Amino acid sequence: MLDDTGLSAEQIEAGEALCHRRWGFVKGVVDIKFLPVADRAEIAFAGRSNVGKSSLINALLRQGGLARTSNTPGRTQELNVFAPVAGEQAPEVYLFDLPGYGFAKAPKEKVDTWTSLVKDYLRGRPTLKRVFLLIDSRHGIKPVDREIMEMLDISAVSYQVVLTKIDKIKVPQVEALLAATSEAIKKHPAAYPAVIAVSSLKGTGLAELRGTLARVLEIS
Ligand SMILES: Nc1nc2c(ncn2[C@@H]2O[C@H](COP(=O)(O)OP(=O)(O)OP(=O)(O)O)[C@@H](O)[C@H]2O)c(=O)[nH]1
Ligand SMILES: [Mg+2]
Repeated sequence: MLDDTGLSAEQIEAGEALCHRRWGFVKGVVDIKFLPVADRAEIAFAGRSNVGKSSLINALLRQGGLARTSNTPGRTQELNVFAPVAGEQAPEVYLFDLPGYGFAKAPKEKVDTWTSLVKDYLRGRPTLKRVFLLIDSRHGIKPVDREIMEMLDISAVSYQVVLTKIDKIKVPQVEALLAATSEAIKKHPAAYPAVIAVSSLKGTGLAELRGTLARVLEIS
């Protein structure tokens, strides 16, 4: 039976099991030539600087401190790769925590370098199953997000919008924002139609996102 997120109980359970495993840091990639061999499924978390990508990975995996977070936009400066620690029937998967695009408290030259690294990775990785495209629920979709969405549309890379930090907005606003965002992504062919709203701080929406991971990875 499917719940109102469209996920089955098995997918929710498989997502929990996946995220309950112990995950470790594999490597930080500063140049596309240092990417790990593309031999397994990958999921990436992308979004503007400070939107909450690293915090979301830590919250999903319940491993605070795995991905480094900060108040200052521009914390993550490499493509950081995480994988379940081997030896316990770990599914073969990599999670990618990407540097933010757009504004960051760092020299423009550096930001430009990360942005092109992110773009090269996103459009050129055959094993990339889905990109979770994080949007701060207080700010909505910005022109720089649209630019990335259009690039993913052109490259036919599947992406799904995740609204972050929903603890910062009022509860009735969440529904309206979900509806407006679902409408806005309709014209984007590679955007998965369902939008997920999360709070890494409060844990809202995390079970849905974990179940979605299981569904995308076909492990339930
Ligand atoms: N209130 C609230 N704050 C959050 C949430 N998620 C992240 N934050 C805060 O937002 C700030 C940025 O979080 P990060 O996870 O470092 O963001 P990021 O997208 O990885 O940032 P960059 O690596 O700089 O691109 C930190 O101060 C977090 O504590 C959330 O769900 N609710
Ligand atoms: Mg980060």
